[in-house]
Amino acid sequence: MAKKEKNAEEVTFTPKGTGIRTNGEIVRSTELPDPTEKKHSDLDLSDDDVVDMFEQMYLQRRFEERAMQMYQKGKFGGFLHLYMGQEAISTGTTYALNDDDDIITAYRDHGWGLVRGVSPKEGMAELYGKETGCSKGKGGSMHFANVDEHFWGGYGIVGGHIPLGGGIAFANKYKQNNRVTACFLGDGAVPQGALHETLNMSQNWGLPCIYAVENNGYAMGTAVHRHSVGEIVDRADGFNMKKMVINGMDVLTVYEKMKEIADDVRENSEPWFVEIRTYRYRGHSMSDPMKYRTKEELEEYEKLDPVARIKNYLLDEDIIDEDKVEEIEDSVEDTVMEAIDFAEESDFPEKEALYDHMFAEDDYPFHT
Ligand SMILES: Cc1ncc(C[n+]2csc(CCOP(=O)(O)OP(=O)(O)O)c2C)c(N)n1
Ligand SMILES: [Mg+2]
Repeated sequence: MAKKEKNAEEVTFTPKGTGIRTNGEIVRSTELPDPTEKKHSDLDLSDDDVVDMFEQMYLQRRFEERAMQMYQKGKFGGFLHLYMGQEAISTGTTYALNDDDDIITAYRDHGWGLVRGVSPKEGMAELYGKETGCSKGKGGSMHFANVDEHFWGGYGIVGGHIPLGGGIAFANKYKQNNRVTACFLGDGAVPQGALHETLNMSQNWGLPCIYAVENNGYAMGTAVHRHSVGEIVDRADGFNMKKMVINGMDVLTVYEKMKEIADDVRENSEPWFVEIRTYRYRGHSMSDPMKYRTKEELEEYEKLDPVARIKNYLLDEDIIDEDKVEEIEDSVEDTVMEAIDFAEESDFPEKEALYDHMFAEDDYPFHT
């Protein structure tokens, strides 16, 4: 009879296939590598850059905390997958890449949109399904996008966007424009065939693409060691691809490592496979009772809060003082509240708009 699974800490073999052993060892694929010891100035970041990183991360956090409240009040429905806990990844990566490098991700995309130029107003309006949203109210939470700023969204089918990432990288190589593509996916997308087919062709063709797994420990309620064998990053070995594991709870570390990788991709036109270890503080989506993880586990990761970490860094390094922190936090709060007002006052799209922007059109915004 199947042994009842109590929580993520228990690793036992059951007919459901839980617990993975490689060479007799239990592999959990969640241990965080050390963060960088470098200061921002060693990484060619100015004081203003790190203050901006904090502001960006705080915006992503407050935007989602308020979005969650509005959802609970019944202001909008549908899916709402919160990115809270993972903000160092979107922010560090965006800083590490050039503004015209391409980014594509899955459905946990609010942070990515905000840091790549979706305004809080357009983002909130999209959640509300309003025509002023970044996808004209027709995409919702899972389809934030800003093509003008080379952010391609926001996709709901697990693993479905990975070949699109490879395709963007192919186009960039074909056009010889020296752009890097960063294709982000969840740990739950790692076992998908689409990833493996894309990695194969990417290595074969030398595509300038970083495939980066945001390993937050869970695919819905399934812990990573229950859905994937061995270490995620080792998937790279089968394709002879360059690989790295990165601590995703520290924005300076993500910045440092992603910059190194992006430089290498740009110079050599070869793909990388990267596992960025992180944690999601909220449930998979709004209806998740989170019975698959312990309170203690969550508390351990809350001590590593990436937003608090960069804030404390700014204070410890005397880059800004408590008053300035408060000023930034207040201004972000105002911005988010204005976004909510904007979303509430905006109109829903007209019925006639239903079929607009669904297929390639003459004015489709392909970038050159
Ligand atoms: C092809 C496909 N299968 C199943 C689902 C249902 N589903 C939605 S999210 C999810 C888990 C994905 O987890 P992960 O890739 O780790 O991303 P995270 O939610 O942790 O960001 C699943 C199975 C889906 N959307 N698409
Ligand atoms: Mg996950």
